[in-house]
Amino acid sequence: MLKTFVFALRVVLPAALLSVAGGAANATVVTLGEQDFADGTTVTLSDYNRAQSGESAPAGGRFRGRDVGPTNGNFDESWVFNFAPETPTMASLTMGLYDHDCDGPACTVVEAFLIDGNDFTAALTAALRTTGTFVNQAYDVVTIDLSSIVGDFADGVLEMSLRMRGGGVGNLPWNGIGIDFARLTTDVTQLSEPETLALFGLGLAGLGLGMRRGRRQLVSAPDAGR
Ligand SMILES: [Ca+2]
Ligand SMILES: [Ca+2]
Ligand SMILES: [Ca+2]
Repeated sequence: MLKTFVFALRVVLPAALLSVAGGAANATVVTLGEQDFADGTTVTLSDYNRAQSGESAPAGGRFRGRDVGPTNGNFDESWVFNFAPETPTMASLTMGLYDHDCDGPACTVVEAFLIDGNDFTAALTAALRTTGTFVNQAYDVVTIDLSSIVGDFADGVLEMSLRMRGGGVGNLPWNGIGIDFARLTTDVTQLSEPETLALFGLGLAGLGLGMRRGRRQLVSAPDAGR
């Protein structure tokens, strides 16, 4: 029991405090799929699908839905992010969307985008209107702010549901889309300098206490090592 306590003081506590004191400004939570294209480029469907080989679906999956009939071929997918539970101060979602068929400033192709039940339809629509390209087979990287739902990160799960509608390029009533990758990014609070120094001092104190207890154990147990 005492050994466990001493170990915690000597190794775990200082390490934990040092890692907090060194706090990274950004900590990537999780990425599904990988980015295969540059923002704002146009890509053929065959090149897009070939690049997604072996990536995790549906965020890294192939083109889904239909751009050539039937009329019930709209993109409609749900997926889940799993990660270490945390409560970040800031969070964002970045996705590479292929052939979203957003019609520029009048973009209405996002029918519903829910994250843990929170409605981000307007947020994704706004991101596509400002960063999306109104070109057939366009590929764009969009980012939306998730700061309003950082509490939903506490269970280590975010459930995503995205439905798109037609009416974009060519005014088709159906619409296929590809998600090249999807990435959750969180911001860890930066400690002020006095807080960092205080924590660093506590870590050193824990290290010193652990070493003293370790010595006392050796002195009070002379049989040890025989
Ligand atoms: Ca959640
Ligand atoms: Ca499309
Ligand atoms: Ca990809």
